[in-house]
Amino acid sequence: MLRFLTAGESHGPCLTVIVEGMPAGWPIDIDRINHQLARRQKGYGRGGRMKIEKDAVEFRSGIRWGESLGSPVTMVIENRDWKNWKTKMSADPADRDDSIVVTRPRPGHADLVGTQKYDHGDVRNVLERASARETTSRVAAGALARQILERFDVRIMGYCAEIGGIEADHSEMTPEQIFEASESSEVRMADPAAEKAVIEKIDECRKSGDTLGGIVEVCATGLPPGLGSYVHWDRKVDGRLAAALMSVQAVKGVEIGVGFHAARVRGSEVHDEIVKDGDGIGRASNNYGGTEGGMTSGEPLVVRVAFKPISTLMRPLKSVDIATREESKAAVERSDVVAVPAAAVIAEAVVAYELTRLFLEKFGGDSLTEVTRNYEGYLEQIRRIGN
Ligand code: EPS
Repeated sequence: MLRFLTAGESHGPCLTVIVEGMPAGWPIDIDRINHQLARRQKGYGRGGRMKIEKDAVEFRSGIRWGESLGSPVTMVIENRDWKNWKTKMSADPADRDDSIVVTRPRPGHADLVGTQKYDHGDVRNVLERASARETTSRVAAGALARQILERFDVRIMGYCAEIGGIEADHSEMTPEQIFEASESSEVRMADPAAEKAVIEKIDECRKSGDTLGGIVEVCATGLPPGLGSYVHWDRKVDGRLAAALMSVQAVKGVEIGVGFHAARVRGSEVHDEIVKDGDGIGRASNNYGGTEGGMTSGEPLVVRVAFKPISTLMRPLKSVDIATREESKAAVERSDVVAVPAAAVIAEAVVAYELTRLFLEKFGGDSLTEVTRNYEGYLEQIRRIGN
C-alpha cells in the first residue's frame, strides 16, 4: 500500500521524498505539487528563510511522460540556502569546526532531548532534522498522492481558524467559501477583521521577540462512506488522521468535528440524526466531522489541529548550556514569529496523504483502471443497500 520516506536536513543540499505504492497510469501534474509547495511558503509572520527558498520538486523516478509507472516516485527539492551552509553542514570530516557548535537548547524544541537521546554534543545535529523545513517533503508527498483522490472529485481545503487566540468568524460560510477567501489572505483567514487583529498581534510579537501558535481546520468533501474500518483499532480513520497530524512539528492537539465539545453536552444535542437525502440516506447535521465508528460517513470530514507557538524566541527563555552546565539563555536561530498560515497547508497535505492511503486500502489496485473499477463498483453497491 501507499507509504513514504523523507530525508534531508534543513540546511543540507536537498530534501528527498520517496512515495511507494502509487498505482500506474495516473496522470501526474507537477505544477499542482509545486503550487502546494508555494502555498506552504506563504504567510505573514514568517522569517528570512522563505525569501531565500523557491521550493519546487524534481522527479527522479517513477514518472514517465506525465504518468506514474507504478514504481517508487522520488522527488527532490533543492535547498537554495545550502550554498551558505556548505562547510557548516558538510559530510567531509576535514570541514569540522568546533567553534560553531550550538550548546544552548531551546525550550519547546527537540534540542535538549535530541542531544540526550542521540548522544550529540552539538544541538545543530538535532535541530537540522527536527526543523519544520521537513514539512516541505510531506507537502510534496500529499500533493502527489491527492491527485488520486482529485480524480474522484474529492476536495481537501485547509485554512486558519485561530491565530494567537484571535478567532476568525467563519460561521456564515461554507468550507468552499472559507477556503477560496482565505487563499488571498496573508494569515489564511476569511475574516478581514480577524486578519487585521492577527497582523497587529504578529507585529507586536515580532517587536517583543516572541512567537504565536494557532488552530487550523481542514475540510475534505466528496469522500465515499466507509474509508477506514470499525473492525480494528489501527484501521480507524480518526486514529489514522490523529496520528498523522500529531506527528507534524509543533502540533499539540487534534479534534474531529466538534471534538472536545461533544464531551460537555447530552447525546440528544450532538449525535447526527440519520435522515432521507433524496434517494439516499444522509445526516441532519455533521457534528462528528464526517466520521462514525472509525469510518468516513460520507459527510464532509472536518479536522482541527492546534499548533503551539514557534520554539525559537528572539528574546530567549532560560536554558542550560550542555557544554558548561551553566544556566544561560537559549540559542537564537533565524526563525518565524508565526507559521500557522503555512501549518494549514501542511495539515491539508497530511490529511490528503492519509485519506489517499485509506482510499487505496479500500479500492487499491495496480493501475488507474483497476482502482477506478473498484471505486465505481463500490458506489454501485452502496446505492443498492436496503433496496
Ligand atoms: C522552515 C525553515 C526553517 C525555519 C522554520 C521552517 O528555516 P531556517 O531554520 O533556515 O530559518 O524557518 O523552522 C522552524 C521554525 C523550526 O523551529 O524548525 C520551513 O521551510 O518551513
